[in-house]
Amino acid sequence: MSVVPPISICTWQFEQANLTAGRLLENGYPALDAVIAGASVEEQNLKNTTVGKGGDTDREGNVSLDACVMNHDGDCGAVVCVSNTSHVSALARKVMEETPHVMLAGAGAEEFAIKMGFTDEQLVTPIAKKAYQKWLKSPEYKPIINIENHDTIGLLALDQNGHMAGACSTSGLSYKMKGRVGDSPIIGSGLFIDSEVGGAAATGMGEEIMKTTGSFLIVELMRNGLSPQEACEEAVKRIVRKNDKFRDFQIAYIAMDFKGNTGTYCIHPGFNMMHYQNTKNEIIKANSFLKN
Ligand code: SD4
Repeated sequence: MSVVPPISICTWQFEQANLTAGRLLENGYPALDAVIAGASVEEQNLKNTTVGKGGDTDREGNVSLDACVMNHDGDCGAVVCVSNTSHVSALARKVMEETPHVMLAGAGAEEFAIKMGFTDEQLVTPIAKKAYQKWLKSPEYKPIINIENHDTIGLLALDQNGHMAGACSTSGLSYKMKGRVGDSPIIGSGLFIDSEVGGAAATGMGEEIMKTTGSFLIVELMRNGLSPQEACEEAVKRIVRKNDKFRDFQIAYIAMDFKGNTGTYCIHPGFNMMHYQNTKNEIIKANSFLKN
């Protein structure tokens, strides 16, 4: 049994998602069930333009989703470029549990979804279509580096048995190139968990997170003695040191160790982490590298 009461944390102010995960943990559900249920809240939230159904399209007008999950045993699953179901975290779990592989992409992932009983869905909503048509009038051919428009959900949960699991789910950058995949479904970049140390998850400019394998880096820094907070700060500073354009994009990390210590840090102000423990679902304002 865990010595700390169950905890769930997630990126951004996804109160309902984190509450869903936290309550499941309190009711004795395993961490993996909790993070997938939490991620699913945003995958179904049509107002969230960066996750699941209602996500912004790519340059061709299609929504393509990416997600991954990881558990305390180091097992993981991921799907990328999925356009026929919004339940991509649950699908990533199926890849982990039902296949000998870690990642399925595109048509293969979509066929697997149907085989696993997921309903074929249309992911482009009328609002996303309208936004795409507006964007087409003056298409920006560099990735939209959205300081205020990041909504990818990354969750980490520590359950009553002291097991940790995580999920990360996104529709990626708005109007990305067809086939572009960011950090979110990449084990070690968007999410990483090690049963000896703890876990981390990321949101923000995926290319920069991938170049530094951000979540893996944070877990390794924790292994070497840094607190979750110090590790998140160092991982953000690593990016800042390597890219002098860091003012143009947002990066934010969350992390948790097995004692229940948590941390979060970002480049630009405005990022919040949700933290659920002992029936309290709190908004934690992250400290940022840039002050305004
Ligand atoms: C990506 N990290 O695809 C994601 C974007 C993101 O909220 O976090 N959006 O690069």
